[in-house]
Amino acid sequence: MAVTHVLGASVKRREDPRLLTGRSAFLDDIPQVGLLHAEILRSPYAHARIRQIDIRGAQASRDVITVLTGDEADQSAGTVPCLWTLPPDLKVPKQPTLALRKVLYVGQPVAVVVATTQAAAVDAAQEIRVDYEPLAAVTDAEKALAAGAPILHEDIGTNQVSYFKVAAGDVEKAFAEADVVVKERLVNSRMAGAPIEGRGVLADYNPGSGDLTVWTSTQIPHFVKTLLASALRMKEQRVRVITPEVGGGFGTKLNFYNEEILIGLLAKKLGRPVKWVETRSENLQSTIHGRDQVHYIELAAKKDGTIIGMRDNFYANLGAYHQIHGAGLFVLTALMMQAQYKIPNMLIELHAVFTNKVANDATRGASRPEATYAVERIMDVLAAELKMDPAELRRRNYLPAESFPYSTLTGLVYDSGNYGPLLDKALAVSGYEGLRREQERARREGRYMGIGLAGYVEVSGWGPSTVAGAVGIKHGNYDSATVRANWDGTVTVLSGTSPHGQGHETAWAQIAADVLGIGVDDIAVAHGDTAQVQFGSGTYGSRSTAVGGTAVRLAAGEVRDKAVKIAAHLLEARVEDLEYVDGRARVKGSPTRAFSFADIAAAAHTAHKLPPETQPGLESTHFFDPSNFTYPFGVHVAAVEIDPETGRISIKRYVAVDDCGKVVNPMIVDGQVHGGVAMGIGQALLEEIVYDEDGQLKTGTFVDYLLPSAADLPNIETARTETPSPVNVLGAKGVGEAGTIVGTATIANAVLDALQPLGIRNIDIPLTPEKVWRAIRNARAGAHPDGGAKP
Ligand code: MCN
Repeated sequence: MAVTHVLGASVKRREDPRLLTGRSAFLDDIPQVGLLHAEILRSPYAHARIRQIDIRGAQASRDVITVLTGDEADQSAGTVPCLWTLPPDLKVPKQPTLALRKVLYVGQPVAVVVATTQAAAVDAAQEIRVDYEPLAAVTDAEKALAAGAPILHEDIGTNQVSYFKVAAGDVEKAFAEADVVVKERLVNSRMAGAPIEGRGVLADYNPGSGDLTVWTSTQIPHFVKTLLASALRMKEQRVRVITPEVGGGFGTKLNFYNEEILIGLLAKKLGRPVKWVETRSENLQSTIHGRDQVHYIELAAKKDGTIIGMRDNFYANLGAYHQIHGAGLFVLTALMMQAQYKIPNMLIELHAVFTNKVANDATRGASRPEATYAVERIMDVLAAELKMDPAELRRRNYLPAESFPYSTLTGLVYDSGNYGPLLDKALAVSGYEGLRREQERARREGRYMGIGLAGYVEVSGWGPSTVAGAVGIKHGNYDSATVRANWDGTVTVLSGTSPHGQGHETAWAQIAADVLGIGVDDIAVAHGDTAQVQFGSGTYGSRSTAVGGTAVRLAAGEVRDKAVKIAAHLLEARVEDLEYVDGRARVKGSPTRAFSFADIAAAAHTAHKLPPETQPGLESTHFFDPSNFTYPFGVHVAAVEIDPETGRISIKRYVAVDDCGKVVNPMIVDGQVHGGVAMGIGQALLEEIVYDEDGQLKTGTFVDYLLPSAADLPNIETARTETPSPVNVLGAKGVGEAGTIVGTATIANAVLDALQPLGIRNIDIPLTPEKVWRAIRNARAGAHPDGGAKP
């Protein structure tokens, strides 16, 4: 019996058998005849002038086909554009595809060697002699703004990318009238996305047809096609981009990279396929990083916990160049600072800064984890100051359920929300009161147990072109789906989203099956090939369900409407007299007078007896451009225990309660929350990209950049409330980033809660055992109550 009633059901991911049995083709698995291999020589300096590049050593190798350097690349191709340009004073330097005259970060591409084997390309790249004149580097955003700091872009003349301000109400007055003011310096550490599969590009140019086919491990194939055609000065219809199986992206593949231009350019130049696949070290050096903000945040409150003002002055460290979105993400952090609270007076100032690091762009959560971390940490500091329960403080300040849709002070409109009941559920599921009692016991016994609670509201479902335009994004974010019935009544869905671990092939089949009343296994979902799929904005910003999934829903509805029209004609009945039930169009009150979807599909294709003015075939394409973003929310609760002798943190409980509106597939949602929380915990406890003062990357391998393994992670308990979004017919909001957005703050709050008896208010993440141990030691010695890293 075909499974049809599947919307909201935990259908097992159809993607998994091929992934788990190794039957998927990732970029490096694609066979090509006559394949050439590219190796990219990268800068070992964070800041240096290039006096000269001598490529003769590399050219001497028999196996080397060509060597490309900056001048030729600059003349032959365009560059990576900055697609998000909101602040009026935004500085946008040109990012050369290969360095010209100067390098600005360790790992910047300087030359490319193409050879017949990978080994020959690697060896030959070592023979290139680059004469560098090292310059002083700056990696700290605040130092980069100080007088006398080394200037990265001499033509711009300052390291200040932008100064931006959001102000509402009367903040000075609020702080003057407050009973309590708390302030904290909160560092949001730099992170890598670290997907299992790094980036890679394979390009093949056919000089006979003028067609360029590019396989790239990306989250946004259609944007890559458009940007690549422009960079290579080709007509767009000659460029085809294909995403093979993508082994995770975590935001880092929501981009357009120098390597895509370089490999496309080389394939065109040579008329042969050329491939580049990054190593793990290259990934950590040269693929974008995320976060890297320092917030100086203050809250003004009344004695009863009512917040009357927020002031935040923050620095966003953007690295040396803009990638396509990075120049806007820091603005989004500012826009999300009101969070889920009534805050009548706000002043958010931000400084975006160039430094000698690789570009900072979107990694999972992209700008919302930074806002959530700052707000939820300072909420706990306020709760401690007021000696109030952190859950109670939050509840007191929540936007009430009747305020939705709610216009924030920062100019966003939250579509729907109901924060109180979700908090109740989080407290009930975690057994919060019991945990607090256990904590009291632990404290009496001298143990350091902490309970962390953090909430969030985030902006997901990136879609509305007009709203995107209002925040400075130059491209629309709508999405599309084609739903096509085949002759036999099976269906193929072509989706403009580009999943890389999210399970869209399963979820979109569920959505179409629900509308068409056919078996979920009778629906195939294709994506990621610009020659096959009409258009798509790709997968990021937890947008795919709310925007791409809705497009599937609407296209399927149009197919069903046409099916009913054809059936009415075949049954010689009026359309109004038919109903569509369980995959059959039937005459109301006369259920045997019916045609199945398969019968109708066959009739539509044979086309012998169609209603007048009806085209043969049974398919529809829908472009969905929603009226607003969606705003999911949640509360996570963690319980930890700290060993004061070693600083080791054990996570005893982790409860995630999220509201992503109507759910398509609960099992996938749970999986997304688990993955997101893992990344949040990673940032809280282990992960940090570290550059030294000279701009050398100290975390260039997984030995130094620590990712959480299964052994580091607790059992993650999930629960939900369902507050539908009014901006799409599915009622769905996003969930793909939720765990990351709130997970870091949840764990940090738990650890600081554990250390409260010692008077420790803050320790910068990641909360490594060493930092925690030092903070405890210092606090016990009465030396440094703030728990900083003083030895
Ligand atoms: N879903 C649902 N009901 C909802 C919302 C979502 O059933 N109301 C399910 C859908 O079935 C969908 C999945 O959850 O398949 C995620 O949907 P959504 O929240 O719309 O997010 P996207 O599909 O747009 O995914 C993007 C998000 C982001 S931004 C990053 S980064 C990310 C992530 O998802 N990177 C990932 N999840 C990842 N998962 C894996 N395995 N690998 C990554 O690199």
